[in-house]
Amino acid sequence: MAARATVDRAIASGVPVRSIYLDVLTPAMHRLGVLWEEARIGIADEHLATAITQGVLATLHRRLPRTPPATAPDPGRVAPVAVLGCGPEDLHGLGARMVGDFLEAAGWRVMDLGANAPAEAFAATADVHGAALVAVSSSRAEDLAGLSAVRRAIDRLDRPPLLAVGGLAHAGSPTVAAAVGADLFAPDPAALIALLHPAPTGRAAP
Ligand code: B12
Repeated sequence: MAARATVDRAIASGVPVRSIYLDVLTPAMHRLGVLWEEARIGIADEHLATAITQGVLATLHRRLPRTPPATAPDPGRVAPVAVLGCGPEDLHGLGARMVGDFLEAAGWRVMDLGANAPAEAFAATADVHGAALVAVSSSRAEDLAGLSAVRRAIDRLDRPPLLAVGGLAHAGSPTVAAAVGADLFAPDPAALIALLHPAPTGRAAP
């Protein structure tokens, strides 16, 4: 695949893998949305570009640097579990998938519910797997309504996990996150990892 070969060349020339996620793939998809909105590309192009990006991510995630490094494992440490996905009615799954890749690289075990996940599915999966974190991606303003439902659903658990939110619908602002009672808001996956595992004093206990 040409896109994968281009990414391979970029990495070989020293571009950090996280930069491919945050500075190449994400803005490329955002740009695609503008082109679609302006009717300069069609829905077929949008689908094709999404599939190509998914194909690139299929191998790229393995190349994200692991923290802590594989050479210094933490003996006996059980990986904390994160449940993530898009809320009800939201079909835009790429952002959540990128968040999942960063969480995995940071040592989390990730249960990705994908797109259009019911609020109760976040809670049920968190309950079964003893999740420490539920992360929800929202792309459109109307998708934000589902966040309160997720908050209520996980609050009914004996040990409610942290709720992290993000995605285009937040427009970079923590306002909605605060209004729905989310514990964490971050504009991108790297910022979320920095909140969960502040450097340099070590990893926060999830
Ligand atoms: C591809 C795409 C689709 C695909 C999605 C396929 C798929 N499998 O994902 C399809 C064709 C299904 C689709 C459908 C629609 N789409 Co659409 N879509 C897009 C597009 C072009 C790219 C989305 C994407 O993958 N972005 C790349 C990801 C990586 O970026 P991201 O989601 O922002 O995620 C990053 C950060 O936000 C953050 N993040 C994301 N989630 C989370 C979560 C947490 C916890 C954290 C910490 C961080 C975080 O980290 C990510 C990595 O940096 C966007 C344009 C855009 N600006 O994004 C429009 C866009 C989102 N769609 C739009 C629209 C209007 C629609 C439709 C209504 C079109 C229609 N008339 O049918 C439907 C709605 C379907 C639905 N019910 O959800 C509008 C939304 C406008 C709005 N504000 O409401 C956009 C913005 C296009 C536009 N410019 O108008 N779409």
